[in-house]
Amino acid sequence: MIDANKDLSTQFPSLYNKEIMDNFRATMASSQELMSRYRCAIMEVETKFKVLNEQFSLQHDRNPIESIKTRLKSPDSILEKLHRKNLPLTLSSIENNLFDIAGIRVICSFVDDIYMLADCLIRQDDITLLEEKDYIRNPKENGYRSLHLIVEVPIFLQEEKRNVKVEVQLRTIAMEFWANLEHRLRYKKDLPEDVLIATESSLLECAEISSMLDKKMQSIRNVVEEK
Ligand code: 0O2
Repeated sequence: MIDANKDLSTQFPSLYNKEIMDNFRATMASSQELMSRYRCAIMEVETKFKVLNEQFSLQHDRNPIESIKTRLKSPDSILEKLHRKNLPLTLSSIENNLFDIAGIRVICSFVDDIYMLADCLIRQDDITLLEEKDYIRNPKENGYRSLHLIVEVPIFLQEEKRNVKVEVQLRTIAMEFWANLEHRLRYKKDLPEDVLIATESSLLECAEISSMLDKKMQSIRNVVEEK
């Protein structure tokens, strides 16, 4: 992950070969069609979640989705990832190797809704599940929790149909709150070592607390819904 506020050349000095950078910029300039396909795929998947939310709210009188965020990976972030994974800096390399150019994040109130929505999405016959990482049942060492899916969705263009990969992240409000703070703190590189260690340990503790909160809220909802 890169710090969007800092120049790439200072973050990755080894990357800063003018010719490589110029070539990559030219590559990205010619990537409009590819990026447009990713934008269309985001729209398709976002609509699918909105439809599920709408149907669920009609049937159960509540919305499983609190909010949806979408993003297209930035050229700098694409360059950083290709470089980190030692991959060629070309359009076909982006298309074949990076599965998170199109990203959609679905934020729910309850953990059960995450699995229900993921299941509903995966069962749709135009969706192919390529990868699933369950960081809720198996949190990362730092406490990060979310359900990640890589799916392929068809987009229908004037003359052709293209299958496009989209990364879907599903998490609760509490997981989102935690991840946003952790993400910000990660870039506080100027913190002294002891403060950094203490902060990481506090964050891990917060992750446990927020997981307990999620479990408690889920059990309250279960009781309320049984009545
Ligand atoms: P951005 O800006 O969100 O796109 P990678 O690290 O990408 O090579 P992989 O297997 O693709 O490896 O990553 P993974 O584990 O599926 O997670 C990718 C994304 O999940 C990250 O995207 C973050 O959005 C989120 N994520 C994963 N781990 C953490 C974490 O410890 N803290 C926080 N706050 N977010 C995390 P990018 O590409 O890093 O950034």
